[in-house]
Amino acid sequence: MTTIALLGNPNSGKTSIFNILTGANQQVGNWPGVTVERKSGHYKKDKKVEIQDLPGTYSLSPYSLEEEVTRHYLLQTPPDVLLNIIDATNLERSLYLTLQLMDFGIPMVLALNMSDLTERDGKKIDIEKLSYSLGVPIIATSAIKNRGLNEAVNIATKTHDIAHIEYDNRLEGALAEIGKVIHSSNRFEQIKCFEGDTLTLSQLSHAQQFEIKDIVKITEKVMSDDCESIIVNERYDLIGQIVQLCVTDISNGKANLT
Ligand code: BGO
Repeated sequence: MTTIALLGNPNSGKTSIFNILTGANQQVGNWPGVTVERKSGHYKKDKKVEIQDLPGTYSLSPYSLEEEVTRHYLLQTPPDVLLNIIDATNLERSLYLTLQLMDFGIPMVLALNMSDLTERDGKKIDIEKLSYSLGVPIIATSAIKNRGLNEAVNIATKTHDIAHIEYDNRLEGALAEIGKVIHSSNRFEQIKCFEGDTLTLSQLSHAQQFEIKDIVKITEKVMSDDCESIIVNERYDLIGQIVQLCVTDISNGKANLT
């Protein structure tokens, strides 16, 4: 059995894709202990593939029950592969979640959904370059036209590589040090410690928290910024570079009238 987890921002087309992939083979319930809907199902074309739908979310902070459920699932019962649904018409915002998901160290495939709308918006996305920049396979999909979805599942079932993103050396050094303190190579946990995430820190000893505080303080000083802004800026800087490399304006200055 292969488990594929569907993740994406709200309105990325995740429900449409889940319904097309699973058809009537769906189970609906709640996530344990919370009133957040849990939907899973089997892939219509191969019952050995389980599709787990996760709540639509922008971040994994957790500021909401949906974020908490998603984060808990990814840490405690990681799927074989993530199928991250990204809205091609909202690339920057979508990639912000993608970068956070990559921190979990789970193999990942991107479905560049709403790809039927990018030309209308006067944009062309170079999928090869985008895939190369992120180090993950990307398939252009359109849930509304039922395009690319089976291909996305086929690629997902064959994807075992884990992609790595590298930020500024000073931040990477701090994360490596935190990894040593918490005895974990899990980048998500390292970043959460760096950001001062209370849920993650509360699971550590006072001595570990103290050491982390020191590492963060030094990094904030050398990078002249506070810990949360350091992470946010690193992510947005990288996204800016990727978008500049991969997205071309093909509108020829014409106003978008649709
Ligand atoms: C409405 N292409 C296009 N063009 N639209 C898509 C695609 C795609 O690839 N995929 C999804 N949509 P959800 P989340 C709607 O409902 O699956 C559309 O939140 C409407 N509804 O049809 O719900 C999809 O689960 C009235 O649009 O996303 C849906 O991630 C007018 O994107 C919306 C216009 O999809 C969100 C659209 C009453």
